[in-house]
Amino acid sequence: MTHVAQELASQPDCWQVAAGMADGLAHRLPAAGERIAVIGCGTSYFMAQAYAALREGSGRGETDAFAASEFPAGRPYDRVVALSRSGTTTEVLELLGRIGDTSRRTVVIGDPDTPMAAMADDTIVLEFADEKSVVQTRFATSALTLLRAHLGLHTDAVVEDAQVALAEPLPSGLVECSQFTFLGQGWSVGLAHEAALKMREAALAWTEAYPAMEYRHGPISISTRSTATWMLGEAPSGLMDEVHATGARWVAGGLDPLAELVRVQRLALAIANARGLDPDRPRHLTRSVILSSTV
Ligand code: F1P
Repeated sequence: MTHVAQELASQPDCWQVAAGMADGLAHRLPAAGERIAVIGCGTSYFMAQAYAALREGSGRGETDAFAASEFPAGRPYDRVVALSRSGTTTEVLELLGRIGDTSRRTVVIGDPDTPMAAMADDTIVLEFADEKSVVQTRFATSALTLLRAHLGLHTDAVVEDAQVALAEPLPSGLVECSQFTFLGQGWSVGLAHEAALKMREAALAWTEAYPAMEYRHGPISISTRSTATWMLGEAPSGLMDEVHATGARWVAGGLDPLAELVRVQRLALAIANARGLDPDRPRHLTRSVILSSTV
């Protein structure tokens, strides 16, 4: 069994641990009313997007999400929350350095012995969710679960959905599809981007991701008999019929969107397997992007 297969299967247990930590860590997490930015790179950036939509949507305060490299210089925030499994990603480290003490800096990391821990006002280490894999699964979803639980938006039903996502067979015919479009709404837009990234990283699949209502504005032109469109969360009215009319497969996200992401992670491994790829050795990727020159 590959590392990534083992790690993705441990997500229900990890989510339970992460959710159980939320109350005890509340003093290190953003208070209601704070104006915050959440930053990261790759998978961590997409988790930042999901958390930002959840937090602002729950009325806890203005919450922006940025790829660390695109943070708007000089914009004042009460707090900047950085998500990074490795704690070594260059763009995140540089940004935290630039921010200095102009904003409170909170980091959620997987490894305590990393430079990021020393740069933060508040450090949260999810060591139990750290991974051997290059391709992230459980660290990212556990970090999001912790943040979601802190907002009061995590329930046991999410963990049960993840167990279903691991146990049920994948929809037939998906492995053979030539292209995959992932759609989300609100917080699941970030998850749709992560689903697409996972399929690219682990399976070299042609994937795209959009807010669901954007799908009609161009992306639908790609859909045809050999493609699939996968909705994470509830679908906008009429969209399923429009996808069916193109001949493409429609995958309805009946589970909690985070558990739907687990189904996509499984699909990525199934496609990697079918294509003879090793998801523990993804092409051109490293566990952390550490740049020798400044960005
Ligand atoms: C972020 C990240 C991963 C990606 C790749 C390089 O790392 O971009 O999402 O899969 O392997 O690193 P981190 O900052 O969360 O450690």
